[in-house]
This record gives sequence, structure tokens and C-alpha cells, in this order.
Amino acid sequence: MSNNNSNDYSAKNINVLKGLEAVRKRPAMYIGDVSTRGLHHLINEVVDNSIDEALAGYNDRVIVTLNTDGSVTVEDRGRGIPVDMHPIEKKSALEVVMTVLHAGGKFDKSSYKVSGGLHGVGVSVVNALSEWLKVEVRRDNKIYFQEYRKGVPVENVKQIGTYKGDHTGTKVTFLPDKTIFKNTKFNFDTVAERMRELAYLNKDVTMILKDERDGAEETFRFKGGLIDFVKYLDEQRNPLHKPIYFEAEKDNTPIEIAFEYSDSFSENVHTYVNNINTIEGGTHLVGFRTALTRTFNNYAYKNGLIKENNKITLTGDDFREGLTAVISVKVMEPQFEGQTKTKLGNSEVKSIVETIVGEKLSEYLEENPSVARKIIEKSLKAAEAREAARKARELVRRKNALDSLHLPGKLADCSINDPEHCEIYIVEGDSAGGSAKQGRDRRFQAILPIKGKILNVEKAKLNKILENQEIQAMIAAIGAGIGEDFDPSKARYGKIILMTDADVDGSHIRTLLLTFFYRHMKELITLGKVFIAQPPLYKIKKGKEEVFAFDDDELDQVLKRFKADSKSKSKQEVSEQEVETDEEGHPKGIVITRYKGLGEMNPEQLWNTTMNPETRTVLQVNLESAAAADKIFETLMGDAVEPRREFIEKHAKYANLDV
Ligand code: 0RA
Repeated sequence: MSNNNSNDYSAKNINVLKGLEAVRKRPAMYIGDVSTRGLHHLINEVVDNSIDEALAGYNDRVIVTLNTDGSVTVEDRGRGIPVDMHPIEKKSALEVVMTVLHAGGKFDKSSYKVSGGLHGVGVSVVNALSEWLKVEVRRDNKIYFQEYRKGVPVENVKQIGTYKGDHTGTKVTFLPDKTIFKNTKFNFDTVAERMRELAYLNKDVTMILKDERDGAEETFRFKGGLIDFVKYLDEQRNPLHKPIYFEAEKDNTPIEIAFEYSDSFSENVHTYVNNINTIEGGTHLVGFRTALTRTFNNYAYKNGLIKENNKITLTGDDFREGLTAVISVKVMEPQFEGQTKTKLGNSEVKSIVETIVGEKLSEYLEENPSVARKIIEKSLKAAEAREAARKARELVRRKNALDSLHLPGKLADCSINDPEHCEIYIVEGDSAGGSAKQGRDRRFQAILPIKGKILNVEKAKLNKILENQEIQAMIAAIGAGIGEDFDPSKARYGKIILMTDADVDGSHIRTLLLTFFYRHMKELITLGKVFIAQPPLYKIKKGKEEVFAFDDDELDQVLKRFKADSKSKSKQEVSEQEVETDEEGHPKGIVITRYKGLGEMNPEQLWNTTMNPETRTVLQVNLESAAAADKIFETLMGDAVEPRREFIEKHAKYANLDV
């Protein structure tokens, strides 16, 4: 019998060695990759185990130390990995957890462990990929220890001391294997980011990060949990109200949600399952959205916030604008789907979240009518914009303007047919349009002049603006449709460059154009295809030399240089004599022209300064700057006088739109 046992024992050992070998042979299968990401995943794996102890109610702190020798220590106050003999393996449970693949999971089933994905592969994977690893366990007032090389135990688990008090816990120190990882240097900020996130998600846990290499140290502890998380995410936005927070449990599935609306237009929702960021969303997110739409709509109708004659119904999309939310659920047996295995598949979670959010949000809205009103008013605005876009689409479709065969008459198209290499300048004013048409490289540059007339529709609603001929011409020229039918792959140009005058009217038009792209061709912005041309503000002429300056600072620099040139020249010619200057101190013979509009530049100048891809500067528009334009548009063009005045005073520099 004992013979059999020892055979079993060596057979198990062979399996252990095979397991470790598999991990070392194909590390990417277990930790994603062997780049910096994979390297940091080692820390995450151990930290996640410590957090699991916290979720089970046994741990209140995790200390991560980046050591000077390149190793890292993760220490917690959990129960400590069990050390008793494993009845089948015939060795310490600690050794089993550290050396057998997937044995790291909790033995009791009633915990929110993680399955699938890169998480929860077990500490044995960290061990296998470490040059060495040392583990110290505090349990029953005894300190146990074991050390490994590339996952293989150096000797059996042994007791190395005793301790007083009741702090059980686990301390793991490991040095990543240089033969596996391209770079084994840990990055403080990368580790800090995950620890901060975990501290927000687990409000009772203190996360401490120490860097022995430079003495840096940070402690993350957020008593407000998800509420603090949402505030942090919205730091740069203006919230419309205090975060709304729910915490509840149904069918052994605890859920925690915090959210708020800000005056921004983007949606900013983060979802987690068992502390893992489910970037692809899933059933918890669907449940949340469904409840949000239904509950807000019910409340709005019941309280007369949506009028009978107003045909608008609020859709899910309308409740997403300006929403910042964090959803955290704990699921016993999570099913992860999707390309990156970060989409929750458990269908029961949808109805659990939906029910809880429905109940709690109705309660909240009854108790906070002014917040309810603000959120619904914001959603109504979103709905109006959506409706306006739909009408405009129909209108454009009726006129057949979507058909790129019917290109607008004012468009001077380019000759080559490859969108990748083509660009369209949308130019304010017919005279500037004329210069641009003559100055351009007609092979790849198209020009669409638009009239400042758009400005006359200042007070009109968005649908009126979309009925505007100039905007229809843009839709047709770009050729990718509009709104829901919009297909950026059909765009006829790879770059869309807005070129407007550097005066107040010009910035209004640019704001309006940006708002239009933001609302109706958003993907062009996210794809980085919308740009703003940078025409010069000044021409400085001295003798035959002609230089352009794009702002006042540059003008100063040019003048300084011209002055210095004159001085050194005159010193050679006429010694001791200072160069003559005018009353402003500018050397005489220098002519400064301030361009009031693009039309003042001749075609050649326009090409040289603003359109030649070799020498020009164009500013790429991002979603934030476009959203800022959208906000400016609403405030400037809306009916309320007071906010408009306030806004202009507060954001004088944005009114000029220095995007
Ligand atoms: C297996 C079983 C139990 C806890 C752990 C492993 C455990 C692993 C790690 C890794 C880092 N810190 C950890 N803390 C605990 C359950 C222990 C029990 O039932 O007493």
C-alpha cells in the first residue's frame, strides 16, 4: 500500500512539473503576454487573491512593496493560505496552492471567485514565472515558510517562528524571471492605477503601495467607495447633482451602483464583476440601462414633465448623455464572453440589476424631485437633437442629396478618387473660397465654400439648422450620410479641414460646424478626421523678406529677429549708430499686416501658409473640444440671456474657441 502511495506521490509531482513547464512554455496563454502588461499581471494576480480574502470578510489591507532588487512583495491580513496536509496530495496545502495549476481557488464554493479570462489563473502561475518566490503564512500564531525556484519548491513547508496577536495573513515575495519577460522593471503608476481602482471598489480595504527604489509611497482608501469613484471620474466635468448610490443584494448577488449626470455629452460608464473591469459590458449593464430608461420615463409621464402634445419619447440613448456611472456586481459563477472575455453573460444578472435599480431609483426620484427634473430636462434636450437629426435626414434623403452623384454645385472637387489621400477644405466665404480654389493642389484638395449665412439661424432649433443649404452641401460632399445612417467608411475624404476667419464671426461659424460634426458625424471626430486650419494672423514684411506669424507671440519673435538683424547689419556698416525705430520700437521699414479675413490673402499666400501639407499646421479636433463647442453653441445660441452673458464672461477664451 505504501508503495502505491509513493507512486501516487511521484505521479502527482510529475503532474506538477508538467503543469509548471506548460506555463513557462506558453506564458501568454496564462497571463496574456510577456510584455509590461503581463509582468504587471503577476502583481495583480496575487493582489486579487488578497482582495478575495477581503470579499470573504477576512482582510482589511493589502501592502505592495516594489523592492530594490527588482522583486515585489504582496502582503495581506487575510486568513493565510492553509498549511495543513492535503489528504490526497500528501503535502502541505500551501505547497499545493503554490505549485498546482488552478488549485489557488478557494476550497469553499460560496465565494465570489473569478473564472475564465486572465484573472484567477492562480498564484501558481506567478510562481512558475518567477526566478524565485518566497511565501510566508501567519496562521494559528505560527509563521510558516516555503521558497521556490521557477515554481519548484526548494524544501518542504516549515515553521520559522511564532507571532503574538491575531493578525493572520499571507506575504508573497517574487522576482519575475528575466528569461521569460522582456522587461522586468515594475512601473509605480501602473501598479498604483489598479490599486486605486480596487480601493474604490472595496471601500473597507486600505491599499498601500511602497516603492523602495525611490521612497515613493501612496495609500488608497476611499470610505465613499463608488461615490468617490464617480466624483473622481467627473473631476473635469460639472455634475448636475450629487451622486445617486444604491447598494443591495438579491439571490446571493450583491450589487453596488453610483452614478451622476454632468453637463457633458459623453457617456462614461464603468462596469465590474468581482472587481474585474468588464469593458465589453454584459447583462449587468443591460439591466441597468433598461431600468434607467423605464424608471425615468415613468416618472416623467407621471409628473407631467413630458407633455401630451409633445410627441417625443425618451429612449435609452437620451438617458446616456452626460451619464457617469460605476456598476459593481459580485457573481458566484460568472460567465465571461466576448472577444476579450470581459462581457458578463449570466442572464439572471440582468433581471437582478433591473429590479434593484428600478425600485431604488423610483424611490430616489420621489424623494429628490429637483434632481429628477434636471435629469429629465437634459434627456429631453438630447431627444430633441435626435428628432431634429431624423427630420434632417429625411429631408436630405428626399432631395436625393445623399447621392454623391449629385454633388453640390459649389464644390470644387479633387481629381483623384482615393479618400485616403484626399481632403476637403470647408471654407468660410466665397472670396476665401475663390482664393482656396486657385491656391490648392487640385489633385487631392477639394474646396467647399460656405456662406456666413448660417449665422442668421442663430436662434433656430437644430432641425432648422440642418435644413440649411450649406449644411446639406456638406453632407452631400462628404457623402457618408448623416445621423443613424452615417457610415464613415463612405466618406469621400480622409481629412475634413475647417477654414474660417480669425474673427468673432469666424469662430461662431467654426463652433457651429463643430457642433454639427459632433452631433451628426461624431465618428469622423473619433476617427480623428476633422481638423481646423491655422491661417496666419500677421504678415511681416521687411524689404523683400515676407514672414507670417500665427499669433502675437510669434509676431514678437519675428520683430525681435528683424530688429537684431538690422542692428548687426548696421553695426558693420555704420559703427556706433543705433538703428532707427518708430514710436512702438519697431525698426523702420517693417510693414505689419493683420489679416482680418482669409479673403485678404492671395491664392499663393493661402497655399504657402495654410494649405500646403508640407508647411501648414492643422489642429486635429478631438471629442472633448467638439463637445466643448457643442456646449458653447447651446449657451450662445439658446434663448436664455443670463446664462449666455455669464458664459461669455466665464469662458471668454472658449468663445473664441481656441481648440
Ligand atoms: C486557499 C484557501 C484559502 C485562502 C487562500 C488560498 C489564500 C490565498 C492567498 C494569496 C494571497 N493571499 C492569500 N490569502 C488566502 C481559504 C483559507 C481558509 O479557509 O482558511
